[in-house]
Amino acid sequence: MYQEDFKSGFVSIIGRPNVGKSTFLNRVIGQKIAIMSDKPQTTRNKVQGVYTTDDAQIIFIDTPGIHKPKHRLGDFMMKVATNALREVDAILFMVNVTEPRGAGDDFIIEKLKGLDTPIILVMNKIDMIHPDEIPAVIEQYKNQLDFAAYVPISALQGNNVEPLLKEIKKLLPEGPMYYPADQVTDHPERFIISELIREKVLHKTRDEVPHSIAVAIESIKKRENSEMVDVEAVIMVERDSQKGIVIGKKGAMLREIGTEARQDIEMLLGTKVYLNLWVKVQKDWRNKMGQLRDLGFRD
Ligand code: GDP
Ligand code: MG
Ligand code: K
Repeated sequence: MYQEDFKSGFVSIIGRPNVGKSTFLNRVIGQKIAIMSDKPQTTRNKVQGVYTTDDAQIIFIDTPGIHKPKHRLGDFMMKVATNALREVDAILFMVNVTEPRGAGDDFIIEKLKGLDTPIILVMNKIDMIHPDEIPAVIEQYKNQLDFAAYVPISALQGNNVEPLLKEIKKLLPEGPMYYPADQVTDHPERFIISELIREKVLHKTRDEVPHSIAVAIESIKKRENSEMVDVEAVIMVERDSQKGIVIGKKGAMLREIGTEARQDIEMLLGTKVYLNLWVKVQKDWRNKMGQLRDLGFRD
């Protein structure tokens, strides 16, 4: 899809741990899809979320590893991350207004020096200070880098987040809508995850349950302030006897299915996963069209 005057681009959020990067992303994108699959346009960077309006699309990507390297592998990771920052359209450098500029901030500043990418200084946690204190925060940073804008926000309470998104838009080039606008409401990995679980059930029970069983993914949620993703899924069988087989003696079978499926899902998503599995008997569920669509069922 191409629309005249439509702007789109890739944005990376960097900052010391605990400045509020995840809180901000969750507020803008919604917790449902704090993780998404890679698309070719995003090269090696992981898409964290997509924010779409009538006239713009902001794709937030993860550039891990901008922190002091502890060993040689860290060094290499740093190089990859620094290169990735050259490829984005804008960088949000997030700082915590309740703390003075520190070594961690200075390390990031060093990495950002010499990049042509526009940088917005995002001063987070303004709910903790008096507005009169903001100029002093700007004072600490303004001589360090050539900032495109200075935006105070509270990611936690949502203050000034809209104006920040507007500032980001100003920095984006005209471009296509890379992702469908409704992508934010769905999780592209949903179907793959359900198939992974279904495969484990069939394999572990040695086909004692029919292939017609279905797995419904109830929710995929990233935990606040943690890399852990909670996945809730229901294995739908048609008979009580099948339910017994899937659960196994004292739940042993279901635990095995869960462990193996979880490992695969962790590989797929690249994060730690807590998998909550249920088994439900749903007679003639195949006739229920609405549910079929929810399940993404194909025969
Ligand atoms: P990250 O490590 O940069 O991803 O930081 P997080 O998003 O995990 O936030 C770290 C802590 O700061 C959490 O306890 C958040 O609730 C808190 N936090 C984030 N944004 C704000 C904010 O705007 N105001 C306040 N008061 N706390 C915040
Ligand atoms: Mg975080
Ligand atoms: K992530």
